[in-house]
Parts: sequence; C-alpha cells; structure tokens
Amino acid sequence: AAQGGREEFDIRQLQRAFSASLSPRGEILLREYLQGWRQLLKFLEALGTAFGLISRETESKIGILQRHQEGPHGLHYRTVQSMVAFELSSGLVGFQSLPAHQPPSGCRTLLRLHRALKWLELFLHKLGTSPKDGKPSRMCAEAYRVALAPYHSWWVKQAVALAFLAMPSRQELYRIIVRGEKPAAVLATVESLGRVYNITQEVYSAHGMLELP
Ligand code: 1Q0
Repeated sequence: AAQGGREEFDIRQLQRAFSASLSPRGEILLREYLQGWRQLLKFLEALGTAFGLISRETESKIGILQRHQEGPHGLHYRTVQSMVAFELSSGLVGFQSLPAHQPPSGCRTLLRLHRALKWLELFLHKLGTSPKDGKPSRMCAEAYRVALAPYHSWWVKQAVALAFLAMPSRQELYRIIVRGEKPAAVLATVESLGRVYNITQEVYSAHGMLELP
C-alpha cells in the first residue's frame, strides 16, 4: 500500500528508540521502549492482513502500558524499574490473577512484550546467520517454539502457525527490513534489543516476576 515516508517501518528509528530506552544509569525508559514497539507494529502492518491478529495483540499491549503512563500514577511509569517498584509496593503486580475490573498490571503486560523481544532476537540472529536459501517461516517457527509457545494456549499456537505460513521470502523480508540501510543496521538493532532484554530480564528475575499470570 502507498504510505507516506514517515508511516513506514524504519530500522534506524527502531534501533534509535531501543538504544535511547537505555539510560546511562541502566534504567529502561518506558516511553522510548514503547516507541520502539510502535516501529515493530509498523513492520507487522506492512506484512499484511495475515498478521492482523499479531498486530492487534501488539497494539493492545502497547495501549495498556500507555494508559498506565497517562493515568493518575503516570509518574511511576517512567522506567521499567520505577514501574516494578511502584506496582510491587502497591500490591498491583498481580502475582495471582487480578480481579476482572482492574486493568492488567504494567508488569504482566510488559512481560508479554519482553518475551516477544526474545523471539525477535532469536529470529534476527537466525536470519543473519542462515544460508541464502533459508526459509524465514521456519526461522520464525523455531524461534517461536523456544521463546513464546510455552506461554501460549493451543488456539494461539494454531493461529500463529498459520500466520508464519504467510511469511514473505527471505529476499522480500530483507527488502522491508533493510530498505536503503546497510545490513549492519540489523546487527546494531539486535545488539540494542539484546541489552534492553537482558536488563529487563534481570529486574524481573530479581523480583520473581518471570511467570506472572
Ligand atoms: C513477523 C512475525 C512475528 C510473529 C512473532 C510471533 C508472535 C506471536 C504473537 C501472537 C499473538 C497472538 C494473540 C494472543 C496472544 C496472547 O495470548 C499472548 C499472551 O498475552 P495474555 O494477555 O493472553 O497473557 N500475547 C503475547 O504473547 C504478546 C505477543 C506480542 C506479539 C509481538 C510480535 C513481535 C513481532 C515483531 C515484528 C517482527 C519484526 C521483524 C523485523 C525486525 C527488523 C529489525
């Protein structure tokens, strides 16, 4: 579809957002983190309707976190660390399922995006190291089996498997991902994602929050 230049996925903006999300003090700034996710959303949208479910799910998770940021306790949602501290001290994390009238916690919502970043890291690594005739749909599925499938219901797994079949060829994928940029941009992006992932993982694991319902 014809879209304005600013509407399209731009790997430099993705890389910039995730590297800007890391503060010099090792905090993860949520605003920049979500900006990075909005870029990924553009990518998903460019893949077309077969990825509609995945796009909507991504959009929904971004929206929940954004509403926390704009809500009455918004100041506490500046960084991942301050969000965790706030929800822990207010009993809002939801270590057991929260009552239905309460919005999903920031912590459990971010955990879903966090796991998906692992998927992305694995997938991009495979894409970068695979032979020229490697099939992206297979790489997607393999990364999914490791990073996300253990947390998904049977229905979700079936739907995701279908979406993977609609994955474009490696050549087409590279065209969307890299566009005018040098392939090194992918490497820089994987590194930024990895740093952000590792810090989040440490914070979550320190508080026993890697399995929130
Ligand atoms: C390109 C294809 C991406 C496919 C990645 C696999 C993601 C599968 C996600 C499936 C979502 C299906 C609907 C529901 C799932 C929820 O049950 C689940 C758990 O949440 P909850 O509230 O039920 O406990 N939700 C999730 O796991 C959230 C998943 C978010 C999806 C994130 C997709 C990440 C994709 C990024 C685009 C790839 C860009 C590659 C290009 C990179 C360029 C350098």
